[in-house]
Amino acid sequence: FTSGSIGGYYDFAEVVNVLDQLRATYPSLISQKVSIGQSLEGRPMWMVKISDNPDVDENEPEVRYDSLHHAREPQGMQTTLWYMLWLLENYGADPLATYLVNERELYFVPVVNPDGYVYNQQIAPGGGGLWRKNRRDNGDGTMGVDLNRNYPFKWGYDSLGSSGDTFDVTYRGPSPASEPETQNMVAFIQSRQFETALSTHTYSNLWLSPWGYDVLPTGNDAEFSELNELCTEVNGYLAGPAPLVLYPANGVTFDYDYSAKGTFGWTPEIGGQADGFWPPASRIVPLAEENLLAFQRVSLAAAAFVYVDASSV
Ligand code: 0X9
Ligand code: CA
Ligand code: CA
Ligand code: ZN
Repeated sequence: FTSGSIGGYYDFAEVVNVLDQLRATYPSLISQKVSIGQSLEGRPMWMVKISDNPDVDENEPEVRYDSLHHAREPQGMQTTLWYMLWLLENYGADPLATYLVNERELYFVPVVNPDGYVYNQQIAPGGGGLWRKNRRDNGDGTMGVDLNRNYPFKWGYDSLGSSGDTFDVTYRGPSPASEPETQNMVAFIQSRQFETALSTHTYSNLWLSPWGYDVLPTGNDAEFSELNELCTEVNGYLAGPAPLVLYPANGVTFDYDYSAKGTFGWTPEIGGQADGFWPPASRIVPLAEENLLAFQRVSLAAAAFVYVDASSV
């Protein structure tokens, strides 16, 4: 599992190969990979579904896991793949794995920003590339839009939580969902009903909940707070609303999830200061392991909560 060729991490082609291998090994538990659309440079954004009868749309609570919105955060992708592997390898042996595969439809998009990730492979073939955004040519000598500032809900709400300057790492893009990667995620979110979702990032040992754009109540603060506690029981990450625990950010994934579909979404920021964006290969599995319980509980919670519109309370 730790044999990826980019500093121990899987490069983009290797991730695709892992998805194909998992399907070949567990054809009754995981779907073929399906592209939810192409990136700006034309790469597929691959999605797989883990469930019993994976090729049938059954009436089971749906959950989404995505990673690599930010190209320099490969541990998020490795952790997501680790959870997939745990589900598949333990099916039929571990009661929780069996239950989650049987009673949920778990959707995975491990590489949301393939162009940025491949760019990091090119500039730093041994790992360590620090490109974050996608590879949009902004037309002024700068490159890239921050895909986690480009979602259409509260896009550009203020300049604290995103930037209008093309050269900034938090550049929000010229308009809401201007980027194909964001458009594909928005269409995917619209096409399904995810009850819960994890959009995994790195790093800072944090567990972030909505709203992200400002310190304002959701209609479900009690539910978010309950899961914040449950999901950090093993790793001890600091958990809470993102603007309190980290900083405000607008146009982010979990705000879009919650506003558009009532999806309960979170963002783990995996790893600590010493880990950084490219932890040594020896840290890949321990960091994945310390997040396994959180990933499991997000799957479990998909049958637990009812959305409440904040304006009604
Ligand atoms: O800034 C981000 O997009 C995320 N942090 S990262 O270091 N991975 O770039 C955090 C987004 C979470 N949401 C808010 N902070 N509102
Ligand atoms: Ca099923
Ligand atoms: Ca379904
Ligand atoms: Zn990130």
